[in-house]
Amino acid sequence: MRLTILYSALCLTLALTSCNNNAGMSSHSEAAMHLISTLQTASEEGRFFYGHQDALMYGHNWKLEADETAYDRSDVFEVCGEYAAILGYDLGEIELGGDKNLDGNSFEQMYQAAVKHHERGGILTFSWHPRNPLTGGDAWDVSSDQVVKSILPGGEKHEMYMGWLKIAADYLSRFDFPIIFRPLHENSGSWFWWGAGLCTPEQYIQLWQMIYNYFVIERGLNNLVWAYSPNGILNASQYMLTYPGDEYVDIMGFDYYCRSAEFINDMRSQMETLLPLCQEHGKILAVSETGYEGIPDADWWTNQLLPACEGFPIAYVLTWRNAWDQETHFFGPWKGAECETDFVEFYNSDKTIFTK
Ligand code: BMA
Repeated sequence: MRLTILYSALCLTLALTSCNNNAGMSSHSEAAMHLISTLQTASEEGRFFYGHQDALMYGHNWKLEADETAYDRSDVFEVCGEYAAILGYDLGEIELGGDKNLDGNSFEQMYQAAVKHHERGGILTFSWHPRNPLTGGDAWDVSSDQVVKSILPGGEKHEMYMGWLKIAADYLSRFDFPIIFRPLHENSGSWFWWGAGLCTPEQYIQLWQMIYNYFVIERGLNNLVWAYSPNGILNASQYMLTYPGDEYVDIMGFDYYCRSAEFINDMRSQMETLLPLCQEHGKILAVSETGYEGIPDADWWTNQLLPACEGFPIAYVLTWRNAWDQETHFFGPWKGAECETDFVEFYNSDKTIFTK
C-alpha cells in the first residue's frame, strides 16, 4: 500500500516535471528530451555548441545549385574542417505557400540539408520571420500596433494566421528528429510586428501560447524544443515581462550583436542577469544570435566572443548568416577572410563543440 502510494507519487512528480502539458499530452518526445539533456550537459561542462545561420545553403560568394544533394559545402567547414554543430534556418515566407524562404532558400533543400546535418550528428534550429498578417508587409513592417491583436482569437486575421501556422506545422512535422524552435524572437526591441512597442506583454504571451498549443497539443509536434529569445537584456523584470511561462519554454536565450568595444561587458552583464533566471526556472541558457557584421576585428572570435562567454554555462552560440550576395553581410568565417586563423583557434578551443 505504502509502496503503491510512493510509486504513484513518483509517477505524478515525473509526469509534472518532465513532459506533460495541461491536455495530458506529451509535450516532448524522448528524442527532444534527449536533446535538452545534451544541451544541458554541455553547458554544465563549460562547453557550447557553435551554430551558424543558413549554413549548407550558401556562404560568402557562393550559393547551392538547384540540383544539389550532397550538402557538404560550408564556409565553416572550409575554414576548420568541421561543420557548425547547430544549423540555423528560417521559416520566413513559408506562410505564403511558396517553395523558397525570404532569403531565397528552397524549403525542400533546407529539409534535405537538415536531415543530412542530423545524420552527421548536428542539431537544427528554426526561427521564423513571417510577413505582417495585417498589412501584408514584411516582418519588419511596424506601421501598425494592431497586428498581434488582429491574429489572436476574435481578431480579424485570426483565421488567416491559423492557416499560416498550419503551413508551418505541416513542414515541421516532416522532421522526425528534434528541432529547436525560436518564434517571435527579439521582441524586446520594436523592429518586428510582434515587438515591445507593437503589442502588450499579455498579447505577446497569448500569441506564444496560441502557437504552442496549436503546434504541440493540436498537431502533436512533440519534437520541438522551445527557445525564448528577446534581444538584449536590460534587467530580469524586462526579460520576464513577456516570458511565456515555464510550461511553454525550454531555452532561455537572448540575441545580442557586437557593435562596439563594449561587447564583452555587455554580454557578460546580460548573462549575469539571465543565469539566475535560468537556474530558478530550470531552463537552458543560450546565445541564440550574435556576431559582428563583416568581422572587422580579425581576432574577434578568441579576443571577444570567447571572453564574453567565459565562465557561463551556455549551451550554444549561433552566429548569423554569411550572405552569398553581399560583400560585408557575414557573421561567420569563410576561406580567405581575415579572421580565418583566429576562427581555427576558436574551433580548437576546448570550450567549443563542432560536428564532423
Ligand atoms: C537579417 C538579415 C536579412 C535577412 C534576415 C532574415 O538579420 O540577414 O538580410 O533577410 O535576417 O534571415
